[in-house]
Amino acid sequence: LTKDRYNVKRGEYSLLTDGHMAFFMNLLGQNRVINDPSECESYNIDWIKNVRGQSRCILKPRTTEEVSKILEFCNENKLAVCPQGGNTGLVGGSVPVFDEIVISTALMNQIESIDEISGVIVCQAGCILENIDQQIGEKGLMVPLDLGAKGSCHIGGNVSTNAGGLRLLRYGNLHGSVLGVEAVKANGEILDCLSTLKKDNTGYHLKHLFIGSEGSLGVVTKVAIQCPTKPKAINMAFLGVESFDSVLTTFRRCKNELGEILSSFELIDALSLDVVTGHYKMQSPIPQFPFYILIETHGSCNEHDEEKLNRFLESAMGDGVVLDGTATNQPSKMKQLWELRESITQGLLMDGYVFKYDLSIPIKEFYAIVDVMNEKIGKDAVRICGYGHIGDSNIHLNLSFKEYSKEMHNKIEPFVYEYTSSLKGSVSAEHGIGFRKSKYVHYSKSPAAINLMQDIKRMMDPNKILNPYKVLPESS
Ligand code: FAD
Ligand code: 2HG
Ligand code: ZN
Repeated sequence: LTKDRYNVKRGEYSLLTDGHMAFFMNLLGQNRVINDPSECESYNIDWIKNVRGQSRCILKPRTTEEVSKILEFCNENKLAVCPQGGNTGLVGGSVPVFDEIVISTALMNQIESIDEISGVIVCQAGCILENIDQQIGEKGLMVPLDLGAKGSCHIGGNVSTNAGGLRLLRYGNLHGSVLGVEAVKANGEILDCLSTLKKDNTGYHLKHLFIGSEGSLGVVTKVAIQCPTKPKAINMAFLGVESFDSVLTTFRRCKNELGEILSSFELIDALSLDVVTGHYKMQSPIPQFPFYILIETHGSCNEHDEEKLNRFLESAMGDGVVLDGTATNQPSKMKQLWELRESITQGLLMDGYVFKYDLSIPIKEFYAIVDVMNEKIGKDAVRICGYGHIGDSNIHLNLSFKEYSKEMHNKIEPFVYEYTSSLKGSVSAEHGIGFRKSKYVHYSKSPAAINLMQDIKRMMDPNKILNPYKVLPESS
């Protein structure tokens, strides 16, 4: 499926032999080397079931030293590898394309230290995001990122994709909050850049090479993250508005009036909400509108925050920008509001086949792409919808169809990327490039930038064993 649809050829890597398997069994023991075809299955298919590999070897190291020995051996024997965290990636980067060996971080799940004063934590790459948040929550801290996949994604995967998520507008991206990274290079060398310092300008900031490079430059084994204090007060509002212009007006006013307490500002269009009210029969707290906005505040004094939010709602509803809305700080109600937003991705899969685009587009033109695609594709689609992180100018354009068709694929791509590029947007805002988008990097990066990326790749992974066929276009 993968090969045919994407037209790629296997690289000149070695084929796995009994001798190779014996080495891995000897290193990790039988339980941590999976080669039974049915057990390998879930490691070969991505979350949206869009791409499928054929690996017959899944390795589960527990320590950095084991990762180092695996990579040294694979590099010497020219065996290609695919690092895998929680396998929730949406661009086909986390599963093999052919028979690459999967290096899963599932057993590298220890939090090594929590500094309650500085808020800095150090943990292994395979810690599940939600587990970290729960454990540090007991000490009054929170992880600075949150996403719908939190129950499965690993922090190493988050760092490797530079995941954005639901509160980036408040807590910034991982290039800011990751203080240090430990990674293993393709040749097995361990690179200790695991600083826990906020300030450290000694030489080049090598950690950034691993943040967002999707396993193409090394395997991230540990991370140090600056974690903020858990908010004492959380409030949410769910609003309905008539037009995208009203969404923008509301955003601007929200920033002005809520100021430092605003922690999330998310857009859901009518057909996106319909995914969860339709497929999952979830209840919307307000009647139907063309656009919905989900607002969250994080602060330290509930009286203050509630008053601010109510004042903002009164004025926005008073002059008709917001047509209806509800506000709450009850944990169960807030959970329901987040579920409406976070379940859209999963619910969309029930439509059939979904073409997904994760675009950064200048905020004024943010939503026009949905109208443009409606005009171009129209009735052939089950649904064309847009939702996402308005606060970061990041729209998730999704087009669902009863089934995959090559003809439709060609009608949508590269058009979507050309359109995004013409607006100086990014063809990958937060999900990464992975396998599905490597041909399209040039729509957002210059030839000189791509050449330099390829030089860095050649230098760090001369045998191209790390996550081949992904992230960068084939170099000439
Ligand atoms: P994987 O999917 O396993 O891997 C992702 C990539 O990183 C692959 O290329 C893999 O090879 C590489 N990789 C993984 N671990 C390592 C490692 N230790 N060292 C080197 N390379 C590694 N993303 C967002 O940015 N924002 C969102 O709001 C968001 N919401 C989501 C909601 C849902 C329901 C789902 C299914 C996905 C969502 N995603 C979102 C996408 C995805 O969850 C993120 O990209 C996440 O960071 C991937 O983490 P993972 O552990 O699952 O990584
Ligand atoms: C989100 O914000 C994720 O919910 C997934 O990034 C987006 O499914 C998508 O297109
Ligand atoms: Zn997102």
